[in-house]
Amino acid sequence: MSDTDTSRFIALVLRHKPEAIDISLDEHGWASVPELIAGVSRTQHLDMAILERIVAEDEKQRYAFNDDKTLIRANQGHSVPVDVELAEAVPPEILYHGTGEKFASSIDERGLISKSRLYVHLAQDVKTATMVGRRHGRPVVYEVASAKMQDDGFKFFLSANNVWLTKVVPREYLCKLCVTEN
Ligand code: HQG
Repeated sequence: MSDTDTSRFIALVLRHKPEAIDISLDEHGWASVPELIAGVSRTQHLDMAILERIVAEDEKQRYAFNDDKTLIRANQGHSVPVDVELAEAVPPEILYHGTGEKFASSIDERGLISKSRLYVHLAQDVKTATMVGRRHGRPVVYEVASAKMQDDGFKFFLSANNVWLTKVVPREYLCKLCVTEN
């Protein structure tokens, strides 16, 4: 099993399904490191050195340890209702949301909703949003009038790994971009 496979499983546990390995998260999303290692080790090889490598080398910096590395959590992306103490922040003028073409008509009608996750995820640039969208098939990217939204009272949060999050994006703040695939 590669680090990537193990990391995907850890993301599943820490964001969506801690019960998959019979552990629980506290109200701030923290899991016990020894419990996580023991639980994951039932099905794949994991020790502290591998976990430290996964956390340090993750390309999206998905995970964080506490100071003494006894606890670990995902920085964002949860569906389980935890409060990861997100920092409220002033967004740039425009943020971007990448999605699959198959969702576009529903989004055009209803705006962006968080579905199973706690927040709608927004990116700072079109390239990142396009990569996120590609996970769902042919990508479509929307511009989000984030500064205008904030002026109108919507809150924005920046996760520890620099993902912008907000609860919903009503359709009047969205503008669909044309994405050229090469
Ligand atoms: C879509 C990955 C129909 C939404 C990424 C998205 C991200 C609607 C899908 C993070 C809709 C939910 C999150 C509406 C939204 N009607 N579809 N009204 N509103 N949708 O996976 O943003 O690699 O829960 O556009 O990089 O794709 O896991 O959200 O396509 O940051 O760390 O419903 O996950 O990070 O899909 O991805 P998701 P997402 P990781």
